[in-house]
Amino acid sequence: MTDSAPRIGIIMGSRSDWDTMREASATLTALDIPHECKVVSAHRTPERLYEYAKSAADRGLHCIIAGAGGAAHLPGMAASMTRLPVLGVPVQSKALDGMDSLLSIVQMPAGIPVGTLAIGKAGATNAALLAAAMLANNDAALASRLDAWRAAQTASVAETPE
Ligand code: RP5
Repeated sequence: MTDSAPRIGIIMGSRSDWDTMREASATLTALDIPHECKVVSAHRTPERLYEYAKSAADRGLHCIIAGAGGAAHLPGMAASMTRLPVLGVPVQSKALDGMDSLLSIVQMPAGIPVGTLAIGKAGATNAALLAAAMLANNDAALASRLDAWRAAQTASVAETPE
Protein backbone atom coordinates (compact mmCIF):
# COMPACT_ATOMS: atom_id res chain seq x y z
CA MET A 1 0.00 0.00 0.00
CA THR A 2 1.47 3.37 -0.98
CA ASP A 3 1.26 6.51 1.16
CA SER A 4 -1.12 8.02 -1.36
CA ALA A 5 -3.47 5.02 -1.45
CA PRO A 6 -6.97 6.04 -0.29
CA ARG A 7 -7.57 5.38 3.40
CA ILE A 8 -11.16 6.56 3.43
CA GLY A 9 -13.86 6.05 0.81
CA ILE A 10 -16.53 8.68 0.33
CA ILE A 11 -19.54 7.38 -1.57
CA MET A 12 -22.80 9.09 -2.44
CA GLY A 13 -26.02 8.05 -4.06
CA SER A 14 -26.04 10.68 -6.78
CA ARG A 15 -24.00 13.46 -8.29
CA SER A 16 -26.60 15.75 -6.74
CA ASP A 17 -25.19 14.78 -3.32
CA TRP A 18 -21.74 16.17 -4.16
CA ASP A 19 -22.55 19.70 -3.01
CA THR A 20 -22.98 18.21 0.47
CA MET A 21 -20.34 15.49 0.35
CA ARG A 22 -17.60 17.79 -0.97
CA GLU A 23 -17.43 19.12 2.61
CA ALA A 24 -16.27 15.69 3.78
CA SER A 25 -13.68 15.58 1.02
CA ALA A 26 -12.45 19.10 1.75
CA THR A 27 -12.05 18.28 5.44
CA LEU A 28 -10.07 15.11 4.70
CA THR A 29 -7.90 17.09 2.27
CA ALA A 30 -7.26 19.73 4.96
CA LEU A 31 -6.05 16.92 7.23
CA ASP A 32 -3.95 15.41 4.43
CA ILE A 33 -5.81 12.10 4.48
CA PRO A 34 -5.82 10.26 1.13
CA HIS A 35 -9.35 9.43 0.10
CA GLU A 36 -11.51 8.65 -2.91
CA CYS A 37 -14.94 9.96 -3.91
CA LYS A 38 -17.41 7.87 -5.94
CA VAL A 39 -21.05 7.90 -6.96
CA VAL A 40 -22.50 4.57 -5.87
CA SER A 41 -26.27 4.23 -5.75
CA ALA A 42 -28.00 1.50 -3.75
CA HIS A 43 -30.98 1.73 -6.11
CA ARG A 44 -29.58 2.63 -9.51
CA THR A 45 -26.22 0.85 -9.42
CA PRO A 46 -26.63 -2.06 -6.96
CA GLU A 47 -23.84 -4.09 -8.58
CA ARG A 48 -21.43 -1.15 -8.29
CA LEU A 49 -22.33 -0.95 -4.61
CA TYR A 50 -21.73 -4.68 -4.14
CA GLU A 51 -18.30 -4.49 -5.80
CA TYR A 52 -17.35 -1.37 -3.85
CA ALA A 53 -18.37 -2.63 -0.41
CA LYS A 54 -17.04 -6.16 -0.90
CA SER A 55 -13.61 -4.95 -2.02
CA ALA A 56 -13.24 -1.97 0.34
CA ALA A 57 -11.32 -3.65 3.18
CA ASP A 58 -9.00 -5.59 0.86
CA ARG A 59 -8.22 -2.37 -1.02
CA GLY A 60 -6.92 -0.86 2.21
CA LEU A 61 -9.77 1.47 3.12
CA HIS A 62 -10.21 2.02 6.87
CA CYS A 63 -13.62 3.63 6.85
CA ILE A 64 -16.47 4.48 4.46
CA ILE A 65 -18.41 7.73 4.56
CA ALA A 66 -21.72 7.26 2.75
CA GLY A 67 -24.06 10.12 1.95
CA ALA A 68 -27.55 9.73 0.52
CA GLY A 69 -30.92 11.41 0.50
CA GLY A 70 -34.57 10.40 0.52
CA ALA A 71 -35.00 6.63 0.91
CA ALA A 72 -31.34 6.51 1.84
CA HIS A 73 -30.37 2.84 1.82
CA LEU A 74 -26.76 3.38 0.76
CA PRO A 75 -25.03 3.53 4.18
CA GLY A 76 -26.92 0.54 5.58
CA MET A 77 -26.47 -1.56 2.47
CA ALA A 78 -22.75 -0.72 2.37
CA ALA A 79 -22.43 -1.60 6.06
CA SER A 80 -24.10 -4.96 5.43
CA MET A 81 -21.32 -5.95 3.03
CA THR A 82 -18.17 -4.79 4.84
CA ARG A 83 -16.76 -4.95 8.33
CA LEU A 84 -15.32 -1.45 7.91
CA PRO A 85 -16.96 1.28 9.98
CA VAL A 86 -19.57 3.11 7.91
CA LEU A 87 -20.50 6.70 8.70
CA GLY A 88 -23.81 7.83 7.23
CA VAL A 89 -24.55 11.39 6.13
CA PRO A 90 -28.23 12.20 5.58
CA VAL A 91 -28.41 14.54 2.59
CA GLN A 92 -31.00 17.30 2.86
CA SER A 93 -33.81 16.25 0.55
CA LYS A 94 -36.15 18.66 -1.22
CA ALA A 95 -39.41 16.98 -0.23
CA LEU A 96 -38.86 16.43 3.50
CA ASP A 97 -35.79 18.55 4.30
CA GLY A 98 -33.68 15.48 5.06
CA MET A 99 -35.86 13.99 7.78
CA ASP A 100 -36.51 11.06 5.43
CA SER A 101 -32.77 10.66 4.86
CA LEU A 102 -32.00 10.90 8.58
CA LEU A 103 -34.57 8.36 9.69
CA SER A 104 -33.74 5.86 6.98
CA ILE A 105 -30.04 6.01 7.85
CA VAL A 106 -30.21 6.17 11.65
CA GLN A 107 -32.83 3.46 12.29
CA MET A 108 -30.68 0.43 11.56
CA PRO A 109 -31.85 -2.81 13.18
CA ALA A 110 -29.43 -4.34 15.70
CA GLY A 111 -26.50 -6.17 14.12
CA ILE A 112 -25.38 -3.85 11.32
CA PRO A 113 -24.31 -0.45 12.65
CA VAL A 114 -24.14 2.84 10.78
CA GLY A 115 -22.71 5.82 12.64
CA THR A 116 -25.18 8.53 11.67
CA LEU A 117 -24.22 12.19 11.50
CA ALA A 118 -26.28 15.38 11.23
CA ILE A 119 -28.33 16.26 8.14
CA GLY A 120 -26.41 18.09 5.42
CA LYS A 121 -23.03 19.79 5.27
CA ALA A 122 -22.43 19.76 9.04
CA GLY A 123 -22.84 16.00 8.96
CA ALA A 124 -20.47 15.65 6.03
CA THR A 125 -17.79 17.72 7.78
CA ASN A 126 -18.23 15.83 11.03
CA ALA A 127 -18.14 12.46 9.30
CA ALA A 128 -14.68 13.36 8.00
CA LEU A 129 -13.55 14.55 11.44
CA LEU A 130 -14.87 11.37 13.06
CA ALA A 131 -13.14 9.19 10.49
CA ALA A 132 -9.93 11.17 11.07
CA ALA A 133 -10.24 10.69 14.83
CA MET A 134 -10.55 6.92 14.37
CA LEU A 135 -7.50 6.77 12.13
CA ALA A 136 -5.54 9.04 14.48
CA ASN A 137 -5.61 6.40 17.21
CA ASN A 138 -2.97 4.49 15.22
CA ASP A 139 -1.27 7.38 13.42
CA ALA A 140 0.66 9.88 15.55
CA ALA A 141 1.30 12.28 12.68
CA LEU A 142 -2.39 12.44 11.84
CA ALA A 143 -3.20 12.89 15.54
CA SER A 144 -0.96 15.98 15.54
CA ARG A 145 -2.63 17.35 12.42
CA LEU A 146 -6.08 16.79 13.92
CA ASP A 147 -5.04 18.49 17.18
CA ALA A 148 -3.72 21.44 15.16
CA TRP A 149 -6.96 21.62 13.13
CA ARG A 150 -9.01 21.72 16.31
CA ALA A 151 -6.73 24.32 17.91
CA ALA A 152 -7.03 26.53 14.82
CA GLN A 153 -10.80 26.25 14.95
CA THR A 154 -10.80 27.25 18.62
CA ALA A 155 -8.49 30.21 17.90
CA SER A 156 -10.82 31.38 15.11
CA VAL A 157 -13.81 31.87 17.42
CA ALA A 158 -14.21 35.55 18.27
CA GLU A 159 -15.06 36.53 21.86
CA THR A 160 -17.49 39.25 20.83
CA PRO A 161 -20.43 39.05 18.43
CA GLU A 162 -19.33 42.04 16.29
C1 RP5 B 1 -30.69 9.37 -3.56
O1 RP5 B 1 -31.68 10.08 -4.20
C2 RP5 B 1 -29.46 10.21 -3.72
O2 RP5 B 1 -28.59 9.98 -2.64
C3 RP5 B 1 -29.96 11.63 -3.76
O3 RP5 B 1 -29.82 12.29 -2.52
C4 RP5 B 1 -31.44 11.45 -4.10
C5 RP5 B 1 -31.84 12.16 -5.36
O4 RP5 B 1 -31.01 11.73 -6.41
P1 RP5 B 1 -31.11 12.43 -7.84
O5 RP5 B 1 -32.49 12.23 -8.32
O6 RP5 B 1 -30.77 13.90 -7.64
O7 RP5 B 1 -30.07 11.74 -8.69
O8 RP5 B 1 -30.51 8.10 -4.11
